Amino acid sequence: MAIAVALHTGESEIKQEETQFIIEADVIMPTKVSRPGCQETDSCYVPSMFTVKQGQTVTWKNEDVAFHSVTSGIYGEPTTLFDSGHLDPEQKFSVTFGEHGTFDYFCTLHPWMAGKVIVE
Ligand SMILES: [Cu+2]
Repeated sequence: MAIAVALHTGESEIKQEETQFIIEADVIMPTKVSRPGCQETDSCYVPSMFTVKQGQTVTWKNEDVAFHSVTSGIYGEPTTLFDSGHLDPEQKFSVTFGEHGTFDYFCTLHPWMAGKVIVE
């Protein structure tokens, strides 16, 4: 499995700005998703389904004030492909997808939070 994982801390974001290399987020965790309800409008991760080409990187950003994670698999059945751990507010997490397929992910803290990456 050719999957690379990079955790972007606040510190490295500052460095990236200095070198004119700013990683935009592809998928955000909006405010208030730490409470159930976002799953009804499929908006716990926005967008909840994101399609990329093989070899591309997906970056998530936690725009909530609570901790969240981006963890491969489904709630109760995590896989070992990627796991952001607890993301602080404003923190980003990136995964480069080297394989075709559909990759489910979820938040380890909030069972209702789920999303999908489709790699074409
Ligand atoms: Cu969460």
